[in-house]
Amino acid sequence: MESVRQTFEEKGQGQVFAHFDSLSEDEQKVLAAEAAEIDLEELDQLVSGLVKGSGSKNEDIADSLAPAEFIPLPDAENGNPALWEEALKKGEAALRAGRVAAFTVAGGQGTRLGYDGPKGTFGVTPVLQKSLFQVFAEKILASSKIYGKPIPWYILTSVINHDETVAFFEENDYFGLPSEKVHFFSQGLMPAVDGEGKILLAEKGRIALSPDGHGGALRALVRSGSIREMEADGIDIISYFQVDNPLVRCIDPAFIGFHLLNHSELSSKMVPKAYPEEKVGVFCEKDDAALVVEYSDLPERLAQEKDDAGNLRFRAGSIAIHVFDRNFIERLGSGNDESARLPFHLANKKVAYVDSDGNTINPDEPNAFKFEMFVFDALPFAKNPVIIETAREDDFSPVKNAEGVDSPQTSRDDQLRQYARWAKAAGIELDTDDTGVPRVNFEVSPLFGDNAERFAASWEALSHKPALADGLVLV
Ligand code: UD2
Repeated sequence: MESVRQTFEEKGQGQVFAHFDSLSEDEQKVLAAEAAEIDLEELDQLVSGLVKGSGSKNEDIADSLAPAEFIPLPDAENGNPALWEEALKKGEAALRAGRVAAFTVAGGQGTRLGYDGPKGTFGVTPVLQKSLFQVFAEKILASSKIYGKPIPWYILTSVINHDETVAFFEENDYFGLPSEKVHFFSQGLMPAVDGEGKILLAEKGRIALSPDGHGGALRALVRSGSIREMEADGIDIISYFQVDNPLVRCIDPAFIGFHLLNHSELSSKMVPKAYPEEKVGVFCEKDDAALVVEYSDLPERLAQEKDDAGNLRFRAGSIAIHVFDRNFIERLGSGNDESARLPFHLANKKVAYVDSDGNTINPDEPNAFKFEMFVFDALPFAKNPVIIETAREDDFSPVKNAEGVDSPQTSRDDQLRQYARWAKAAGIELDTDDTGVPRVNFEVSPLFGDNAERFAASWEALSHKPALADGLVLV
């Protein structure tokens, strides 16, 4: 313990131990253990480069950016249905061979939604209010049944929500999945610092720590042994999605197929941005490499720019759905390749802290800096990256805010619109409003149908076809 304290003092971070002598022996151990996990060399570099450095202005990168290429949908003007068919077959074969795992990042704090609990436990479906985790579990189970191979599911948590997340799955019998196929592991933590780069204390004996961003998923996959486990199980394709999007196709054979056809290390889905300010990153190219420029970093004039056809020029919105090659994750996550490291981004936030007199200060203004890695920063390091277009209405409707855009209400409406499209395509008469939301509130389990074709087949097979009425659940 003394040696950790000494190192911190030598590095100008002695304030972390300011109240050490007033702590109980157990509390001292906890603080020393937290401190020992911090890489002070790395932190020094981040403080001088990001907190005290001048930073780069968004405008500096504007001239070097071009819009990224993507594969359009099969029914788009320049779409290639035969290629999509080939990709679908390729992806289905990989699924039948048991090469695919699902992977959800669920370590975030979910502050914007104002929900007290792991975000994955939040209820989202129109009738049963099934949780996000249950929706994903049922989609994964449906795909496992279709392709005849159990699909393992890896879930990234953080200390904030790990135990609660695991307990939720246990209480709900893993929603029908074999429990040994669901793997939880926690991401790393980074300390918050003040404007001088001094590490803040959350309590006298606790450092102010927060998750290291979803980019931390890559090193957590390696450190937790998950990558080794996947290798042993013959998994080399990892289907990545965020915890907040109930419409996501957790397992998408055509997407997996494009990834394989192109020998890609990292593949991504895009949707045309709905409006210039939409809060999604944008796929771009810079020095011949693909990258995602986060919405807050995209120069304003590029965000607004139109092409000759009147479309946004930089319109390829990133919806945080990817397919990773396992070896690529290992290369980046192990840190062995010096030339392929995810950078940290800085977030200026309000962080409550304990001052040198032992008083807890709750700031009104952002007072601290947090460091986060973003998983999409892996893109420039990937060989043969592929970006495919996807239909927003079948893949993306996140729950981010309590109200307004990307809220439980908009996501629920989007789920209902999807059920209504499937029902109508199966020949069922259904009254909808002008935006396609059905007048009755019903729900379709992914196990009944997870796309229009499988919905139609299950419907056809029903000996008694129920009326689509309020409260109906098709299972
Ligand atoms: C993310 C993307 C944005 C767009 C959008 C689509 C970033 C920085 N931006 O925006 O470009 O694709 O999603 O919905 O990602 N998470 C962790 N650990 C962490 C931090 C986050 O697991 O330390 C998870 C979190 O649980 C969630 C996901 O990452 O599943 C997204 O996090 P967010 O809500 O902070 O990202 P957002 O909405 O700003």
